[in-house]
Amino acid sequence: DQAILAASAKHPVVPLEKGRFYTYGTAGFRMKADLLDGITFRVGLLASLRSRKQNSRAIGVMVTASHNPAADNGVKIVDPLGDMLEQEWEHYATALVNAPSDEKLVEVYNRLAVDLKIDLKAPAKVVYGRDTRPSGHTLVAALADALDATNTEAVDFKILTTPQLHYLVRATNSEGTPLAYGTPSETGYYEKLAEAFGRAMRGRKINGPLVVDCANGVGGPKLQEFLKYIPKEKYNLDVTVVNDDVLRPEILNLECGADFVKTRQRAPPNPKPQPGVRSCSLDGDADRLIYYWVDPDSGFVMLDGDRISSLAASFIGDLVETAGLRDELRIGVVQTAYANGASTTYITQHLKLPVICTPTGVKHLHHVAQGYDIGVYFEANGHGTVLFSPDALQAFRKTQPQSPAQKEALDTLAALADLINQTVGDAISDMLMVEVILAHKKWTLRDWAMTYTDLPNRLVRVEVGNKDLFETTDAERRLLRPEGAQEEIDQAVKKYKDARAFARASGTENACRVYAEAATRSEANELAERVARIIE
Ligand code: 16G
Ligand code: ZN
Repeated sequence: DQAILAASAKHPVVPLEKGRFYTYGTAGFRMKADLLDGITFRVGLLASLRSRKQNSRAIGVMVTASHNPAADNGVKIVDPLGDMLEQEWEHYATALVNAPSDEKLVEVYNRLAVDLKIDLKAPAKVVYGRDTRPSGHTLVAALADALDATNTEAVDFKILTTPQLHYLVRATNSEGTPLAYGTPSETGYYEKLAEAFGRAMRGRKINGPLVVDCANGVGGPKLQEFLKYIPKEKYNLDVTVVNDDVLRPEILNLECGADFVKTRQRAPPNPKPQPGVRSCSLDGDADRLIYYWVDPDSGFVMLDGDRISSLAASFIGDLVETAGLRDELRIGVVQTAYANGASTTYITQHLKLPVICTPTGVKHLHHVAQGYDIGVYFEANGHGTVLFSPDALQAFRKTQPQSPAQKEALDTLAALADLINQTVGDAISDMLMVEVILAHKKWTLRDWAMTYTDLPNRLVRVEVGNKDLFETTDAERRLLRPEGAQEEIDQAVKKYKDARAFARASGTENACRVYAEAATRSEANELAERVARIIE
């Protein structure tokens, strides 16, 4: 107790106005970096408790604010298998962070230990990393103080992408077991990806150069590093990394990156887009990916998370068929309410695969995807991955092929399962997956874009007095509260052809978001404006 008290005194939490609390949201704690020192310290206390509760397995802590501006930062916890912190524990995080004094903090900490039957003498281990934000440096020092005060073994992996940290947590915990996920080092991550990429390509060549915009975030140096592990000529891999300046923090996510491209529906202005060149953007911590190109005739064309999802589902579905496993393995595609209706129709009617809709936030999609042998999940914003169950991995390895085609399908599936990050969406790994699929199909980005036509859509952010008054149901597609609002939205939607709209409270900002889709661009805009006025 004394050690925690003394350390906590060095990392005070900035009090909020009366009646307001810090909450562990969809992305952990995220806000202006200068508010985060005490919060990060307390997250360290929780991570040590979590490790002790989880039989001393390693827990991860990542310091990042993803696509937010440079002045922000954030901190979140990663569970032993590399997935997000169990939801029940988010409340404990909130309780620790909002304790009003150092003494109360120790009280909450000890009460959690008693209530959760945690042996505070058991060993604990926490592995951590941070993105390139300058504030990350002092925040991990606060974290380290908490780990020190609680006698927790700490492994500092320094600067990483978010998905690399998730990988390292799982690799650390599975080392030396039959389920070993990979060598628990940054090099181990690159080696695993490079080896699996080679196996998945199976002698194919990539169809044209690719420009990768790294949002001036951690993805830049990490992608450069990864490329050293790939024999480029062998695969015709011609990647130009742009917006990879991490030495000028103020330009992080500024007019570039996956979030900019998705929300503004245009290419980053710098470097000047070259017509026809295949391009993609990562976000500031390299867990989101959006593809696009500027067409000399039709202008900017974007291939977002829904496109990546349907591309992966179509390719993997075909492989499973050729591998003779269609009756054995259940494939499911998980989306959120933001998924373009045309993608949902394509997946259900053309690919004949089930689509499940969940609330926004990776943890929800990940959880549902785990219920399938092959669970494909992507948010429209480009965050997602494909999960393979132990049964699926077993089937890829153990099935006796009756033909060369069947053998090729089984081997490609096994390679994909190694290439695709199984812990969380990973822009670098997802990009390699997309390149493998396009190489197999011999597709250009235009071929990919031709699979279906997006319904025109519009997303607006609406300032509201108190976003907590907005309560949703049906995977955020309908409002329960404020009373009467949903009826008004229904009336508005009825006025348009092929229309759909919903409003929900943001999980990361004090605002509501409205999404509308309709047969034409002007109708989608009009409907979004109407719904915005209803909830204002
Ligand atoms: C967070 C989520 C992201 C989600 C976004 C929605 C994770 C790792 N990140 O960034 O998946 O799309 O929040 O933000 O879960 P919103 O609630 O403000 O619309
Ligand atoms: Zn991110």
